[in-house]
Amino acid sequence: MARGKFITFEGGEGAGKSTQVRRLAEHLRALGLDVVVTREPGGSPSAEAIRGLLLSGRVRALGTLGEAYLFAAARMDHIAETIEPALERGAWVICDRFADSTRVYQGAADGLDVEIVDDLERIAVGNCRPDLTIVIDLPVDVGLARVAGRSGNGTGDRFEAEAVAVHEARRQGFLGVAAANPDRCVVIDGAREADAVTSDIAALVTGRFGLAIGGRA
Ligand code: Z5A
Repeated sequence: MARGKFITFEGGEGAGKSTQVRRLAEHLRALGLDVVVTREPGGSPSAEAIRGLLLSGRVRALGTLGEAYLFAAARMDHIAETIEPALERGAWVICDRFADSTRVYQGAADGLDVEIVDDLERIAVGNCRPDLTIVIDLPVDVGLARVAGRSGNGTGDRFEAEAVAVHEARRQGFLGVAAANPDRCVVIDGAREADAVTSDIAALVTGRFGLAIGGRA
């Protein structure tokens, strides 16, 4: 059985990642592929428990380095329990956020030294690198308005409820990751109608992996 493909989605809050992850999975399943949808932090029972700690803000006192260790620990378990077994059986794995989010949130935007980010990524990710990363880019105010509309009060979780300058640093961080990894990353304009974003992503994935009807690559 050929190894499956590993596709990650990255971007700021309200970019439309979860929406597009769901739609890409539907598209690939319609082609007859075995698709596993997962997310970070989370994606396995232990990693989901760590997600609860991180998003609640209860472990904020650990500081950026402490949080980065927790993201890395969750990622190691997620890879071992969910991602690698799926790829080995030939499934396509679509993940809502992955290691680039640590590089941007804890690194570029929150000041964690790039050498520490590199070390954590090497230890936690090893060779389980994405085949394709789709960076959904849009202006910060557009993303935050979407998130505020969803939550009803605009307060959000520990990571959403931060200053606009921090969100802008994250946006630039993701664009920087994409520029530094042009073979792996593709930036998609997320400030358009969801259907337009969906068809660009379907065309990208179909072309990138040479998919034919029936799902054969
Ligand atoms: N984090 C970290 O710091 N370090 C790490 O290593 C990792 C993560 C892995 C996880 O939050 C947090 O953890 C995250 C980074 C940090 N920070 N935050 N916040 P999460 O998983 O709960 O949330 P998120 O990843 O940021 O996703 P999100 O806020 O839910 O946004 P989204 O998935 O990109 O968007 P969406 O849910 O698809 O859409 C948002 C709303 O907009 C929704 O009502 C949609 O119906 C609507 N939408 C979507 N697309 C469109 C278009 N095209 N037009 C109009 N409206 C749209």
